[in-house]
Amino acid sequence: MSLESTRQYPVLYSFRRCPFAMRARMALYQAGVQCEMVEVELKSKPAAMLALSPKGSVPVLQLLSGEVIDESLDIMRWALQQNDSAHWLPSSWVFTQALIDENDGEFKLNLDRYKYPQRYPGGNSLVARDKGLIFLHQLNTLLKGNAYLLGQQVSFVDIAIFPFVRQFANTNADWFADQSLPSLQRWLKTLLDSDLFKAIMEKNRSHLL
Ligand SMILES: N[C@@H](CCC(=O)N[C@@H](CS)C(=O)NCC(=O)O)C(=O)O
Repeated sequence: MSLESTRQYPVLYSFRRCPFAMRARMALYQAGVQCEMVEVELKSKPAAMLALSPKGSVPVLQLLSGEVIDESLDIMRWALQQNDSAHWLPSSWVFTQALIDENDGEFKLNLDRYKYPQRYPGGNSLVARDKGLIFLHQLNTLLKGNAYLLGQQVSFVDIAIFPFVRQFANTNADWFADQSLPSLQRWLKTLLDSDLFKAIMEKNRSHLL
């Protein structure tokens, strides 16, 4: 009998500290989708993962049907289609998608240039930080008087964006703490302190739940 046919759960190829993988794990965990976890070393990706998804990025989810989902937002959407008891899926995607596009596009580009200046010779890490800060101020404005980005309830957009804001904040925690971003800082702390985030960041998990 092949290994495939003995599988009990979908397989999630993940990297603990990857923000894309974090958002996927959070949605899967929230939806109560049990997964077998494979922690990937980005410098030496498993052949089994590359066979499923040759583009070589994590997360990759292989369902029991054999179907492969290899984009983090698609994994989130699939998970919440199984169970969205906390109503994370938005009633309209327009605003959520626009904010995520800005996060995954311009903000992520600036985050990488700020966090990994050695990868961008000739780039200016502090210019990138200040460009990223513009997005953080936008988020801070949205969060004024709101616990979360769409109102008082956590939703898809918070979870999709939060791991990237976390990385940006951690790049220089003292600098981040000194910024006038009180609503964003409170939002970040709430999500960092959540049981959900703690659960998906536990080390050496063989299964997600
Ligand atoms: N668009 C992809 C991006 C995923 C991504 O870039 N993941 C990074 C890790 S954080 C990766 O696997 N990079 C490939 C590498 O470093 O070799 C998604 O949303 O799933």
